[in-house]
Amino acid sequence: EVKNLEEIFEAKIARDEKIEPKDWMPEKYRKTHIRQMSQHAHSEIVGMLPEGNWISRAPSLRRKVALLAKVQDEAGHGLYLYSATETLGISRDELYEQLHSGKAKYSSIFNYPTITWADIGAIGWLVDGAAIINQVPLCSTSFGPYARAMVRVCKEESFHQRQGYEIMLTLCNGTEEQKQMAQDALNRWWWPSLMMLGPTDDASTHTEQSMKWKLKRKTNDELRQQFIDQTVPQADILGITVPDEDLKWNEETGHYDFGEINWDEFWQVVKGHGPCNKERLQTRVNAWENGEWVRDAALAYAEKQSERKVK
Ligand code: FAQ
Repeated sequence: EVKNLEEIFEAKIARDEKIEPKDWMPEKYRKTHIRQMSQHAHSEIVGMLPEGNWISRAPSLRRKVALLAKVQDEAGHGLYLYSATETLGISRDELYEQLHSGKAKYSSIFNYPTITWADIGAIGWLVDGAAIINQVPLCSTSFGPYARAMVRVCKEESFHQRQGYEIMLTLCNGTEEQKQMAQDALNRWWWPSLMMLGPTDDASTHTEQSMKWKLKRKTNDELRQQFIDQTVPQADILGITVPDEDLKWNEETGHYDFGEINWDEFWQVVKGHGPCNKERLQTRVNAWENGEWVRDAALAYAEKQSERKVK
């Protein structure tokens, strides 16, 4: 019977039909979705921290309003993705436990510090820019709840990217010192943004299977090339320089050639040894522990309400 179910599943994938939570699916399909979707959710939640650092110090009311809205969107994306992951039969508590114990991964990019206001511009421009490139193909991923979540998430990411690029534009049209700040932020965020799209295809453990299941619709290297091709002309408009001496337009391929990525740094950060890993995790654990009384109170209230209904 499993063989039959597997054939139905494979046929659905081949026809580009969505797999829904109650449909039969191979155990490995379920597991790898829980892995990728929960890591994605954790990334959104941890991803609030580097920018949250600047909400109280945004340079104007308008900047503060936009940044607040952006960070709130990220919370929404995280909660949306946790709900979608729960449809695969894992509880929210288990997912949080995996994050707080350090067992689950979240994106390497959020382990870098935000030391000047220009970093907020660079995150919107580069990090959200890379996120959009990664997530637009996920709108047609094979698992229904993930695909549907991505449609809304991508619309919001597009606002986030413009928000960041506009900060960069303003700084680059400002004083020499402001332009320097923008250049410095580009210098520090460029390479980590390239790493964010994952290891090269030949070093990627999951790409081959995930492409077959149409979980991934493009490989890490394809997405990275697309990101570079799209972003370099934007740096030109800003009038700042991408920190890669080997970056060169290749007439033949119609793409930019680029320099060697420091994969050693990437794996160090992924393994927990980046500049802010400990701080990020500790902040999340503290938020969870400090919020315990709220969860307890909400539960106690819900119990009291249901008791009243019984009587
Ligand atoms: N960081 O075999 P692959 C955002 C791990 S956007 C840490 O290639 P896969 C929006 C990978 O998990 C950021 N770990 O893996 C925002 C695997 O380890 P495992 C989040 C990484 O899954 C913007 C191992 O390396 N976006 O939050 C990273 O096929 C601004 C081998 O790698 C998503 O999660 C990394 N960068 O491809 C928020 C998008 N890359 O699990 C706030 C959905 C790889 O076996 C502010 N995810 N690893 O222990 C994906 O598209 C994929 O999961 C990839 C990785 C492409 C990230």
